[in-house]
Amino acid sequence: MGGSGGVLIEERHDAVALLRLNRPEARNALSPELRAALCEALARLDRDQGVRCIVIAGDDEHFAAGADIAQLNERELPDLLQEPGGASLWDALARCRTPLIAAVSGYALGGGCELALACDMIVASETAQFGQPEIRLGIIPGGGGTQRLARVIGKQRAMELVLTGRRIPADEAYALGFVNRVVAADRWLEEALELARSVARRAPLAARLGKQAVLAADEMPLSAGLEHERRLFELAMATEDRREGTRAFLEKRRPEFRGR
Ligand code: CO8
Repeated sequence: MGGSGGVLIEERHDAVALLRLNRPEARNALSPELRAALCEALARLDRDQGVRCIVIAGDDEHFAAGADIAQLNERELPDLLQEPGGASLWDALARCRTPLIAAVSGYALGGGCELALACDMIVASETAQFGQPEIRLGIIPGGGGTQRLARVIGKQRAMELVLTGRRIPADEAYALGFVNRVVAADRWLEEALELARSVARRAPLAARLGKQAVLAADEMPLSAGLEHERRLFELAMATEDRREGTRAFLEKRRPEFRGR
């Protein structure tokens, strides 16, 4: 992690943290080392009050080609069952209260597609290709892909991707509601950072509460979700930032949010 030689390179752009997957020789496949580096970075950045949004990116040609197939090839069922940490990347993503943006250029396949889907928003280069090709290897997605795809693009379309392994290009992903925006091939990272900056300028506690409220929509029936939103709204009303936000509006000036 960190430094130009590590599997995960970390940069800071003011209140935005950028995590770049860096295993070009394996198309950014999610090796245990890379997954562990991501878990560590997500937990640490989530505790850092100076970080208001996290962007996860690959390089121009690859976001991530999924689990490391060479390592998958070596694994047997007993190895999987004895490895309680196997799911820890997905748990670390789910635990992260800071808004997460995936910046995808090139391939986001298998676990790479699932990593993008586990983020809160996706900015895609026009070169991006998404897919769950696990079926071609004789397995199925194991990082949340079947569940998240069905929720995001609907059962029939998720079924087609999971059962055929077909890749979908960026414009189709946009039409399906899978990505937030598709941008020019030379702008993908800058546009993702810009979206992150626009989140980072808002009140950080409200951003976390808003994230939590929207995610609850996948977990709860409507009446419970509305009740949950109400509680989170009341919490937001109790913040100093709320006073600053309403006062700044009335005084016709920019708010200065402090995350309190
Ligand atoms: N794992 C390990 N090595 C990989 C992977 C991978 N997923 N993808 C590519 N590589 C390696 C290749 O073996 C090759 O190595 P070498 O140079 O030593 O021969 C090198 O990267 C370049 O690969 P290609 O020549 O194939 O490169 P291309 O640019 O022609 O194609 C693709 C790039 C389209 C990304 C292609 O490599 C590909 O299809 N890769 C496999 C994608 C795939 O099937 N992904 C699903 C993996 S299974 C999975 O993700 C299950 C998730 C379960 C939970 C996740 C836990 C993390």
